[in-house]
Amino acid sequence: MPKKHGQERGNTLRVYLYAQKVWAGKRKHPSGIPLCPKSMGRKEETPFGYTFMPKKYGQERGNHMIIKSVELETVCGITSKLPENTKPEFAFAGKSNVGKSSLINALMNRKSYARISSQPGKTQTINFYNINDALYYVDLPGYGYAKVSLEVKAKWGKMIENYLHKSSMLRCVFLLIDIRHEPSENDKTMYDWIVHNGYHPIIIATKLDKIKRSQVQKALKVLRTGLGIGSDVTVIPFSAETKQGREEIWDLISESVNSLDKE
Ligand SMILES: Nc1nc2c(ncn2[C@@H]2O[C@H](COP(=O)(O)OP(=O)(O)OP(=O)(O)O)[C@@H](O)[C@H]2O)c(=O)[nH]1
Ligand SMILES: [Mg+2]
Repeated sequence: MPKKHGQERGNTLRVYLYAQKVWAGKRKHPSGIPLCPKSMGRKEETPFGYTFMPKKYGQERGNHMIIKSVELETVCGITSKLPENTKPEFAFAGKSNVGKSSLINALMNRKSYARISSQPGKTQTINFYNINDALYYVDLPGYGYAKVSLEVKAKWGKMIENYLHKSSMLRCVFLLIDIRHEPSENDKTMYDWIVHNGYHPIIIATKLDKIKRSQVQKALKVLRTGLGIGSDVTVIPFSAETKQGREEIWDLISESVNSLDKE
């Protein structure tokens, strides 16, 4: 029979897809666990929507947060009233230029929704990002920026202190420290402040891509010693360039939101 060009193509494609499906369903690892085709995984519902779990058998790869919506919902200046949110909040603190906004962008799967700057002191307000209508990321103003007057610094300090003290929905504070530098006096004060307000800060060692792999352990030790923290405090190395560490942070946020749901 004369073959029509388009028809043959269609059939071929259908047969090919069918074969793929059968093959994918039948493929098995010697352990007996079925293999999944590349785009498939175990689907689990999390506060962030559906999440595809490990792609490789037996290997826990952590969550991939599905970001369905992102909205800069509230911006608070020095004199603004803090919002009375009803969803859990996750705050990001750290000195100017340490990478707070970059981390928030990475956690939102956005390139530059939160403002990033090469000039320190860019984020001068408390910014509340509504994520999936399920939680908030809170970008705090950076401290320690030399070009800001003492008066302004004191006001920002008060603003951050007020937020840490008053927010009833704040679940966790991430304190960002540049992995290349020993923590400053300001970092230590911030750490103590967070603890004083009843939180267990999670330390994010930022700009991981800027040091050699061989230097990471040493840098983390300097960071721990500098802050005076023990092994009970979680430190996550992170890079906004490579996104290394992002899944660990998502996991912590996810666990925290889940535990809140169960309360
Ligand atoms: N190589 C590298 N650069 C980074 C990383 N994170 C942030 N940066 C850069 O560091 C600079 C400051 O980053 P921001 O995210 O704006 O820092 P911030 O803490 O929000 O700063 P303020 O808003 O001033 O408090 C920018 O030029 C970023 O591109 C990282 O992980 N790796
Ligand atoms: Mg910023």
